[in-house]
Amino acid sequence: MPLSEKHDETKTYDDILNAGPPLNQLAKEFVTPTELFFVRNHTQIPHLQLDSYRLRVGGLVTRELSLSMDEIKNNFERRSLIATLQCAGNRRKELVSYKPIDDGLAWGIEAIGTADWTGVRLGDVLASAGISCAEAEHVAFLGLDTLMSDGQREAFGSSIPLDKALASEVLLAYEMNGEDLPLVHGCPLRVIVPGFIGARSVKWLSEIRIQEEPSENHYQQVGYKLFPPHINMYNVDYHEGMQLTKLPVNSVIVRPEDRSLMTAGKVEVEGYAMSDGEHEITWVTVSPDGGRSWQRAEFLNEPQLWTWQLWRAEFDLPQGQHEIVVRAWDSAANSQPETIASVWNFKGYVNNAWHRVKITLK
Ligand SMILES: Nc1nc2c(c(=O)[nH]1)N[C@H]1C(S)=C(S)[C@@H](COP(=O)(O)O)O[C@H]1N2
Ligand SMILES: [Mo]
Repeated sequence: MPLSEKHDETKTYDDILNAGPPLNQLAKEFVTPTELFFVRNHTQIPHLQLDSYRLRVGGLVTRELSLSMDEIKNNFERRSLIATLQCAGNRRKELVSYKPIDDGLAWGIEAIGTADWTGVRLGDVLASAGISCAEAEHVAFLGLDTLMSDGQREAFGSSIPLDKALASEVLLAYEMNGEDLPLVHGCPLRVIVPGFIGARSVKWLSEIRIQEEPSENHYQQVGYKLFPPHINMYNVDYHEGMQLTKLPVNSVIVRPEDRSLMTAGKVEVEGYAMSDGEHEITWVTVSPDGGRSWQRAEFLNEPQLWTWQLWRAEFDLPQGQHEIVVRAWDSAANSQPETIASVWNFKGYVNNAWHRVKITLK
């Protein structure tokens, strides 16, 4: 789907929207304009009854809550944070071309965006409900969208560890870039879990539960689990999968696009880098010759927590074919593996191998 259909009112609730911006518009600005922000929906957008909307908070709490949007806005302090959201399936296409993957969307490099989110701290809401016992370790979320998984209809859901849920960066957002949260992005309320895979940031949030164990939801127990490269759909034991949380450090060349035909001479290279959000990006290095020589990229924004780092580099290159490569490090010395083979996994998640584009100069 082209991203323009995101706000197209002729589109019905029967369509499942999934789209990202065209590459010539991706990561042009530090804060992504809302109309260019990628959309990842597992099913149709739910039909909302906004007048009767309530957020339920339960599980291991001292008192259950049922909050209207007015109560959420009036009872808790308003907080804003610029944070990048990235789908675990970003860059899956490169994994697929190395070895086939049966399900999941073949995202290129566009399943990422940065927005200025406004709402309330999840921690403030949890404090108001009160955590009732020492065994509480996870916070589970449910959306209002439902779909069939394993023969049963269930809501899209996820969970995050309690310590992350209580961290100041985790929001229940009702505004995006200074406007009411659009329908496709989870109106009236969504979770924003900066630094974690996008799937944990549940949209159209209906329920929060504090519990001892992670969510039993399909998207926590089957989907969004990471396996080593030797596991496949025939030998998988889902209990052994790693429930994805933080994103690994990554960097991507956005321009020039792969397989571009350009003029020899000055070549400008631009892209984004992103870590687990808790650590700033320290270096981005770019190679114009497939990884033989490297140069440090220039940063286009001040490094900051929870957001991507935009960067650029410039080379003077002769006619012929060139392979440009990028690799980043964060402040905890995390970096990227060189090959796709070493990160390939049969569900196609968190590809952070060195990113390469081939260009021809004439
Ligand atoms: N309720 C609900 N929340 C959801 C999803 C969904 O399908 N339903 N998709 C998740 C995934 S996989 C991602 S990457 C992000 C995408 O958020 P966006 O569409 O606002 O970019 O939302 C997450 N939250
Ligand atoms: Mo995602």
